[in-house]
Amino acid sequence: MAVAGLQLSAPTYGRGQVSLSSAKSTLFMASPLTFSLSSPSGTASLSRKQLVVLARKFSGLEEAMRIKRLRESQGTTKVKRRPPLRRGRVSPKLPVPDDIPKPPYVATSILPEIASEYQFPGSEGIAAMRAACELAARVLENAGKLVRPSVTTNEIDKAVHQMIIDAGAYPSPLGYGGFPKSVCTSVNECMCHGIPDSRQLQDGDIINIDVTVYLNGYHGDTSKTFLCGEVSDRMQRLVKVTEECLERGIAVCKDGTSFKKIGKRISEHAEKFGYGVVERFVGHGVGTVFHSEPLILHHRNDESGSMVEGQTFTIEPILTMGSIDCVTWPDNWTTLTADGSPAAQFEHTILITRTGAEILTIC
Ligand SMILES: [Co+2]
Repeated sequence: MAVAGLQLSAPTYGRGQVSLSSAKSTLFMASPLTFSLSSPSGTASLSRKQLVVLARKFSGLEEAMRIKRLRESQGTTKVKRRPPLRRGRVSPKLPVPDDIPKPPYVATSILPEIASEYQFPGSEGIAAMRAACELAARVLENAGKLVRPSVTTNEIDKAVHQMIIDAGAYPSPLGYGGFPKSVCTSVNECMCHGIPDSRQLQDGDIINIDVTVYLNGYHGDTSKTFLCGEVSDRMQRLVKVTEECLERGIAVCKDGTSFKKIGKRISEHAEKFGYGVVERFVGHGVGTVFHSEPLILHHRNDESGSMVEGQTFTIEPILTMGSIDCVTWPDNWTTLTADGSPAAQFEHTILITRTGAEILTIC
């Protein structure tokens, strides 16, 4: 489960987006201009043949751009317009047996602050953490098997809830800052923190299921985006690239590496496909506390700080096909892309080692 990076206010990243896109277009506009300005001095040394080649290169580029624009416009018209996501009915909170230990925040509906201490579980803690993470991964895998048209997100929540309490664990999202359900289910343009409800999954939907369990005093946190029925090629590509971004982010991790490398590597890969990397929601330290420092930024950033052996945290990039701006429903959780474009997310809990990072949320 992602946390909102509180230090990143919406207007800040809004401005970042604008300046980035204007920088891009300036760059594109500048190249022909630079060429014509330099030509008075340069022309003399260029043969006619060279000029023809250059001219061909430019017209070739223009032609390629024209074809690209045409393809894009055709691509957009071909895509089935899907109705915007609407909230369904949310069923009452499911009970948890009294003998299952609950995390401290369950007693209050106030959203806990992000704990400032980094989490180093130590050798005994790591063993407990491995068990929690493995359970989260197994529950997620089984939840994914339920994804098909007509299944409601509420049914997925019920199944996840049951699997977790059957294992003697507590579903961490339930009661976290008043979150009413045991798992987050985020469909299509929902970036994250979708609340399971009576909406039936549709053929062609994508759905992120975000599972966190609390077992023996430790949280394990993981999510994946699943395909429901026949999903369009463009949405499938978004999902695949988002998973690759998570893998690449993990691949740079090891003792001594600066945290900002994660955002650099993820952004590099996402940009190749023209996808946006959401800045509002970030990864986090995880262990006995659900959400703590370090906050893991998935976009390019210049934050200081380096990874230390024995540390546990999540990486959980959200990629969008369009805007990275978001809107949150009055339920204070469900967060959608501002322009309604689809979003995908993948998440693992990892342990920093001397030589790399170990993914704990595997089964
Ligand atoms: Co998380």
